[in-house]
Amino acid sequence: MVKTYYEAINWNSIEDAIDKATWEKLTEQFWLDTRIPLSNDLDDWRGLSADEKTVVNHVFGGLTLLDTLQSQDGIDQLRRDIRTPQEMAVFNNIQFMESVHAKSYSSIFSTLCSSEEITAIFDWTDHNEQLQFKAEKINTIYQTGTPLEKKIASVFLESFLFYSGFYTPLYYLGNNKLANVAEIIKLIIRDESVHGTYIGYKFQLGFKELPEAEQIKLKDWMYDLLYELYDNEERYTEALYHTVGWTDEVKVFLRYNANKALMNLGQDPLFPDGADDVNPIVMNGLSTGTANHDFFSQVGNGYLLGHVAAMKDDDYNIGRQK
Ligand code: MN3
Ligand code: MN3
Repeated sequence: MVKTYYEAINWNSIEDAIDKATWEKLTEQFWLDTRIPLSNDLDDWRGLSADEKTVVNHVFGGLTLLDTLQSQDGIDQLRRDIRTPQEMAVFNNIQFMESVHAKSYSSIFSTLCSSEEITAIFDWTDHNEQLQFKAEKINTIYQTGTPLEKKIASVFLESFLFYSGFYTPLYYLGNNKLANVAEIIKLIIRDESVHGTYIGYKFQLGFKELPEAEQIKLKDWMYDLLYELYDNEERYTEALYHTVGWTDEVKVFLRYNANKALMNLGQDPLFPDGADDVNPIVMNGLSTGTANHDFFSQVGNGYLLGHVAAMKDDDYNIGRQK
């Protein structure tokens, strides 16, 4: 039946408790890049070799591209297929945080790199074959796919494609380097993990409603897409990491996270690689979550939301003519 009225969102009438729980989780873990003392990593940065710096720069250029895609097209597309009004509110939060993620890498660049270096990073990102392939592939599904196909593409991006890049800051964190840069990445990973779980859950609701023949067809499509993306990701990994010799261990990490993406979608894992196969130093950085941030010592190993103070009348006078 077509509705003849415009419906106000009622948070006291919740159709799906997961919407409310996700909203609460995401708003609790709100953060901004500007509150992380990135310049404390400058000494570590100066100690890296030229090849290592190039890896870091390219990794973050690639991650910027993926978060740009999510903030500009991904969430905008997913929002068109919502099942509940609260789901729209959750996606509004996710979309804003994707913009925070994309901006964070620029904060890292402006701390560590010269403006010429930053220009070169973005130039590399805009022309790297494997990066452009995955952005194009995912965005085409966003623009032309079915609601369920869009969710698959999004979960593959959130839970799998980011990890060829996330490997680098987690590796340095485990070696006591670039701790503040890694803190930003861990905050992003914490968000992505909720996004991937939530969108995967919404996928599963729709998938269960399909007739069995349609489910089989969509499953084939999903695994074909994953193979294609994995193949591209292997080449991207080789190109990124061959100078520092990490290619093989990054590929293990890729397969581990591809399985996690499939799990978020309620599917069976594809690869034999498990948590025990991943470099334990990287695994450790992934699993510890973020520690509480100590703003006074500025050691930057965690993040704490600022304390809330009641507003005073005077607060409204800022910038106002008296
Ligand atoms: Mn993101
Ligand atoms: Mn996300």
